[in-house]
Amino acid sequence: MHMKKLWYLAALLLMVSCAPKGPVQLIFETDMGNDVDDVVALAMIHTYVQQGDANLLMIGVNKDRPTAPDYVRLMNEFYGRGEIPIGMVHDGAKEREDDFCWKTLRMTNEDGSPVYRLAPKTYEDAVTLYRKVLSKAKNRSVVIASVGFSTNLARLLESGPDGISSLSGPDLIKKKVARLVVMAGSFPESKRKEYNVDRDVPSAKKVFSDWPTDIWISPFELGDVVRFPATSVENDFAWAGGHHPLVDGYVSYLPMPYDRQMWDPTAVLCAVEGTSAFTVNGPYSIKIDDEGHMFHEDDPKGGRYILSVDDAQAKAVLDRIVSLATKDSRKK
Ligand SMILES: [Ca+2]
Repeated sequence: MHMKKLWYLAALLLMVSCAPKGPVQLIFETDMGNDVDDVVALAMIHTYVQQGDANLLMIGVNKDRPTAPDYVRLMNEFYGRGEIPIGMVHDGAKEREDDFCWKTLRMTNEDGSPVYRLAPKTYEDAVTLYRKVLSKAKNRSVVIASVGFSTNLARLLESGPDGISSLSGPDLIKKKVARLVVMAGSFPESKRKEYNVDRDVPSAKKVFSDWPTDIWISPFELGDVVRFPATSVENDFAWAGGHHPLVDGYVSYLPMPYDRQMWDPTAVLCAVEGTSAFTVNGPYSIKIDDEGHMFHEDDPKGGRYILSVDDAQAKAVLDRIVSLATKDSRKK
């Protein structure tokens, strides 16, 4: 081939690889209420949506308390996107009732009036909503960021053909989902029973063994070294001109000031922006024992990858998370 032709081909390849890919078709799966990093992750998502980097197709809630989806809807309404569909787990892990969602939704002003007014709503079953949303999505387009328990995803895997789709859960996922990014687990081998695995071990086992796409894992150790500054909570949300549900949630979760670990936002960052901010290890296959300890083995066909960061990457990831989460991304 002539040199000229080669250059032309190289330039063409460069153009294709730099071309805008369009928004990520995103699903957020959360145990909102158990830790405050889910809220930071959701604030980031609203910025991605505002910037045109993501379409948020639905949110699945896997904490089985009514204030969990209510607080998610409060955040969505605050950002002007109350229409985002929310699916709710049934007979899932309940965990603590009087969490920061519960507290924030009950906050009052000095005169006793409520800070937030949220109309009552019943939520659709999460698995039903997943099947509806996936059946309408473009093939291999959907990216799921799962930052809580695996209950809803395991039940989606177990679902059969129905009036929504003639496909089984695994076939529907294989056809529509590009990849799953999960905050879960603890490496190296693994004395820690990480919370997201530990609260529903059978579902985590099912997802990590049977999920038919690649899974990218942001483990405990990654988010543990990425800590959101309390000063940012105190200073960077003045644009709200009063109460912001993220700030009220953060302040009512633990006594201020504290710099919280950003486990869940690392998974959302990877789901929307890809792996470039991280080191990717793998492929592996993943095993989980009955107590919730997680193990990885080299496996060329395993399709499971574990993210890690060095100090410089951790700092860059934190800067990115803070910059996204603190933006005024209310729908204009
Ligand atoms: Ca979480």
